[in-house]
Amino acid sequence: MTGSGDGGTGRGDGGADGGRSPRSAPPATGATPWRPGPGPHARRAGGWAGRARTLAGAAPPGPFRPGFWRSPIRGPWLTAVLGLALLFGVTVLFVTGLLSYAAYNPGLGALNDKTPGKGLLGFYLFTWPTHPYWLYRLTQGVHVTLGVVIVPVLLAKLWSVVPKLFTWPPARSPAHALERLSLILLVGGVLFELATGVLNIQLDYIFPGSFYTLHFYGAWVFMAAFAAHVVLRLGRMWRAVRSRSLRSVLGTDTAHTEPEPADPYGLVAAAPAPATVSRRGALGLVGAGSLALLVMTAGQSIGGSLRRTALLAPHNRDPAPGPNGFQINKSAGAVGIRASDIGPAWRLQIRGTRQLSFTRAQLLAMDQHTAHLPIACVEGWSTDDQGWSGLRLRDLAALAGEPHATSVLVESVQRRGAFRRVLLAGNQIHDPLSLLALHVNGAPLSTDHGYPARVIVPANPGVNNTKWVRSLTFRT
Ligand SMILES: Nc1nc2c(c(=O)[nH]1)N[C@H]1C(S)=C(S)[C@@H](COP(=O)(O)O)O[C@H]1N2
Ligand SMILES: [Mo]
Repeated sequence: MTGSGDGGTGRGDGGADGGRSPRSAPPATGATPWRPGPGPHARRAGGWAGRARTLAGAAPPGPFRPGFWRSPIRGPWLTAVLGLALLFGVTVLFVTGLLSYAAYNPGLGALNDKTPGKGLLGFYLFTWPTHPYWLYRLTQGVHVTLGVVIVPVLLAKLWSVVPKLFTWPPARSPAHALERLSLILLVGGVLFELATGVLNIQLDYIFPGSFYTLHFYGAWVFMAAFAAHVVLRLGRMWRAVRSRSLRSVLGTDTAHTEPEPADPYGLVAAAPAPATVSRRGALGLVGAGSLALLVMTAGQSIGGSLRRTALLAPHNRDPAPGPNGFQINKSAGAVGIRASDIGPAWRLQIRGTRQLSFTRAQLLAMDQHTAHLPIACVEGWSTDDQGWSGLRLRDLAALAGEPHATSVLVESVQRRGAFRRVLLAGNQIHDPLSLLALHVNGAPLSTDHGYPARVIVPANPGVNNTKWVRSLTFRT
């Protein structure tokens, strides 16, 4: 409980704290302008230090004055604990996000390439597997749920360092200027990723097509700044986390909440006000916020009866009963499917070394296979396993004269919209659970679920399970 996060590093000597310790700082509303004593930077030779001193004297009023920020719980420990939580959370978000991009098989062709020009950033891409069949449901459920649940932690972390936003002078040295610039990328990047992610979930693909590009590039810019931040702060964070025991913090009420010792980083208030909340209370508030968000989102991915608690789920939490009673992303009406497109005149075209055309009745007369698979959307929601039945993609490939097909182009009767065509990979064609489904849960597909025929492939992102299929073109 004694050392500040800086204890024993040799950096925080008396000079660093000069004028910043609680006792020597003026009251926040003091009439005489507060001037910091000579800090370590002032001792450094060179014009920057001198200019910095002049600027410091001229700190504008308000948040730029050290006495402005008065919460006694702000300090290296709180910042570090929240930072540690973010370190884990952001890492998982990044990995699951990269997996989500790989799940589109963007390497297969320009049609799937949601971010043309990704260049080197696609270095890690691999063929997305079909096993386990719930893989995308898990990775994308985690990605979206965690992205929502992490928001209170992120806001608390930003709150804990907000005085640093108003550092005066704005830059003490070129290195300091560079560091602050990287913080703009860090904070801007994370807010950008959250904003684009949440808008995509809640507003139904608000940036059709370009969402992937924005979110993907944003992630790499953010992660570059994040990695730099971690490298620069890991040691400091670790020392601060260990500066007091979690158990003692959790055992301390508001009345006994004391500020941390003055720190050289400018997190601890120069003139702390009496505590109105303990650190325990603040962490509890953040935890409760995250828990509430967890309860309101996780059900959309976990399913079962938890679906009812998913108040933030954008897609029909409580769909109508019946075999077709599960989430619908885009209804037939929403994407302009005409009754004549999917009526008696509908034919399935199959192309390979042979060209074939089938009516729905002819397809139903062939051997039907069943697979129990979920729809798992990039938006994070997923259905429970549904019992699909229809024709195996690999049998259709053989019919087309391409028994060893390495890709299939799936085209919908849909005329416009981002998701009317997709390329699937060889492993997806040959998995015995990959179907062109005609029925679901024993009933013909409903119009909104893709009647007369739709693709359903294990572990495939929902968006690649094309509805209202018109043609399949197999290539080797
Ligand atoms: N032709 C076509 N197929 C489509 C879509 C679409 O807009 N058009 N939406 C996709 C998306 S984003 C998802 S998540 C799934 C949803 O399937 P469902 O509505 O049957 O649950 O269908 C996919 N198939
Ligand atoms: Mo989707």
